[in-house]
Amino acid sequence: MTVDRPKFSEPLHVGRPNIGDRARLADRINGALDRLWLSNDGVLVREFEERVAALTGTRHCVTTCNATTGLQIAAQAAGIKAGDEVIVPSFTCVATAQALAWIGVVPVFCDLEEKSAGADPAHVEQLIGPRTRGIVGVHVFGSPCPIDPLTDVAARHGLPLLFDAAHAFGNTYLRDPIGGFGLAEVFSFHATKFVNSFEGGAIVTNDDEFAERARTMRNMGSNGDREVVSTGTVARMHEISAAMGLTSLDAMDEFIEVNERNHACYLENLAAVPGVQLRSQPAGERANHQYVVVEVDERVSGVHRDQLHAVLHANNVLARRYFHPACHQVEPFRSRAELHAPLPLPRTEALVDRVLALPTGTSVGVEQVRGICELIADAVRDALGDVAP
Ligand code: T4K
Repeated sequence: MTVDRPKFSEPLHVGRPNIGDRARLADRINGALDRLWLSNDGVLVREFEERVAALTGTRHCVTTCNATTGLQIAAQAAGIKAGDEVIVPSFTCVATAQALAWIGVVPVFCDLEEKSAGADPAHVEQLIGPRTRGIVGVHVFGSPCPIDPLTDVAARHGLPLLFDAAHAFGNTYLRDPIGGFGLAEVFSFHATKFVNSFEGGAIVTNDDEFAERARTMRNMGSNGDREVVSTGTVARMHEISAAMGLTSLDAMDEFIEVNERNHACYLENLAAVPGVQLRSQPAGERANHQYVVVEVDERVSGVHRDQLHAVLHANNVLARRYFHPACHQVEPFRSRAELHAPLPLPRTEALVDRVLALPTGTSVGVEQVRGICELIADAVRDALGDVAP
C-alpha cells in the first residue's frame, strides 16, 4: 500500500535504542581502552553483573553475549541435553525455540494463557511425557507468565523451570522482581531492549552451583582455576557492551518514565477506537512498558491487523507483528508437528493474528503517539464506513 504523503517524514521504529548519557559511555569505553582490558571478566562486566543481580534481588548474574546463548547455557547448566524435550510456549520470539533447537533439544509447544500471553500451566502439564526434561516460561512483552502455577507443575514433575525474561527486566511479579523465579531467568540487553548493552544477555539465579556451572560453560568449560571441567561455549560479554549496559542502567528510571508516558498516551487516544485494545500490564506491578502492543479484533474494528499494519507502514510507522507467525508455524518446527506441536494451539493461533507492536521509547514523543493513534482511528472509521464530516 502507498499513500501520496506519509503522515511521518521519518520512519518510526518499534525497537529504536535508548542511548543514555553519551559522555558517561565514552568515559567508560575510554577507561577500558586505557586499562587494555576489553573482555574476559573485566571490571565493567563485573560491575554490570553486580548491578543486575542487585536490581533483580538475585545472588548471581552471569552475563552473556546475548539472551539466545544465555538460554542455551541455562538449559545445559540445568542438565537438559540433546534429544530431551522441553515445553515452551509457541507465542514467543522464535529465538526462544531456536536457542533450544540449536543445541539439539526438542521444543514442545504449549498454548498460552490469555491474560499474560504466557504458557498455560494446564496445557504444559498435559504435554509432559517420558522425554520431558524441562519447562521454559516466557514473560511475553514483560507481563509475568503464570509463575506460581508453573512452579507448582515443575515441582510436581521434578522438572527444572527456566524463564525467558528477555522482555521483563525491571518488572515485578507479586511485587518481587522478575529474575528470582524458577531455577534461573534470562534477560536480553539487545539494542532493541529498553536497557541495552548493544548486544547482551544475563542469566540470573539464586542457585550457587547452577551459577558456577553457567559461568564455567560460558567460558569454554573452564572454571575459575582455569581447569576445563565441563562442556562449554564462548559467550562472554565484553567491556564495550558492559559500558553501554551500565550507562543504560544509569538512565533506566528515565526510560521507564518515557515508556509509561507513551503507554498512557496510547491508552487515552485509542480508548474510543472500537476493536483496538491495548494489552495491559498487571495492576500494582512495576512494568518497563518497553512494548506497546494492541490487539485488533476485526469483527469489531472492521479492519484486519494486517491491513492496519499496511496503513501504518505506508505512513512510515514501522509497527511489528510481534509474534507472528507463532513458533510452531515456522520451520523447522512446522514440518514436524507430531514432535513439536502434538496438541492444538488455538489461543496462540488466534492471538498471532491480532497483535501489533507500536513504536515507543525515548525516540518517540507524545505528538507522534497521537499521530499514530489518529492513523489507527481513521483506518477503523473508514473500515466501519463512518467517515467523519
Ligand atoms: N526471547 C525473547 C522473548 C525475545 O524477544 C528475544 C529477542 C530473545 C529471546 C533473544 O534475545 P537476544 O539473543 O537477541 O538478546 C528484534 C531483536 O533483534 C530481538 O533481540 C528481539 N527479541 C526481537 C523481539 O526483536 P527483529 O528481527 O524484530 O529485529 P529488527 O532488526 O527487525 O529490529 C527491530 C526494529 O528496531 C526495526 O524497526 C529496526 C530497529 N532498530 C534495530 C536495531 C538493532 C533500530 O532502530 N536500531 C538498532 O540498533 O528482532
